[in-house]
Amino acid sequence: MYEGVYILITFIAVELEENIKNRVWAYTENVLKPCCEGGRWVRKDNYHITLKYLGDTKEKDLAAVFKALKLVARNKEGFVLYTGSPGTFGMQKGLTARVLWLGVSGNVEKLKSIKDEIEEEMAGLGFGVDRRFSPHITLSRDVKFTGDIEAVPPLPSLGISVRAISLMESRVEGGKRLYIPLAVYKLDNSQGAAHKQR
Ligand code: 3AM
Repeated sequence: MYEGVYILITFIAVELEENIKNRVWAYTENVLKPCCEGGRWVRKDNYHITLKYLGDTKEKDLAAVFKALKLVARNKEGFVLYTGSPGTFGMQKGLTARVLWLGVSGNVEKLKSIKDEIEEEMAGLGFGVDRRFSPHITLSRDVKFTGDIEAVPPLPSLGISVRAISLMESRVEGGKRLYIPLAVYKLDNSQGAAHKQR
């Protein structure tokens, strides 16, 4: 809080169903972790697919973000993605990676077109534009590999039913990173939103 303005850290994401989180977590624990040392492993509850990071968001601007997301979700159909293979960002000498993630396949074009619409809407609200998009589920950060990460067996492909987009708040509470849905917009051709205000 400064100058009477309340600021939240927010991002827009596809939330994952509990059963997908459980399967990904089991794969991470049983297959990936044994090939790694260290790493800041994402808690199961925090698994998601980021569409757009907004960062600092003034509370007074939330209404406009809600309205824009409602517009993006309107007249859209749900679709299916699949979990893919693990991959990395920021790999150094094949030993450490800034991010270890699980890729997604399936109707990625549909996801990309929703992301593009979100970029347009958010640019109109003054947020920075980032067209790069490599959809993934982050599993760990700053992780060191003790085995060949590219040789690990893949997770059997799981269907991810994309039925909504969510505005998430990122905050730390009691030393724990929490991702909290502030509003969820269904891709169901209806105008309705399951709106969870803070
Ligand atoms: O889905 P992932 O984990 O890749 O990396 C952060 C996470 O994405 C990303 O926003 C998501 C929720 O925290 N993120 C955090 N800070 C960021 C920044 N400054 C960022 N993305 C872009 N710029």
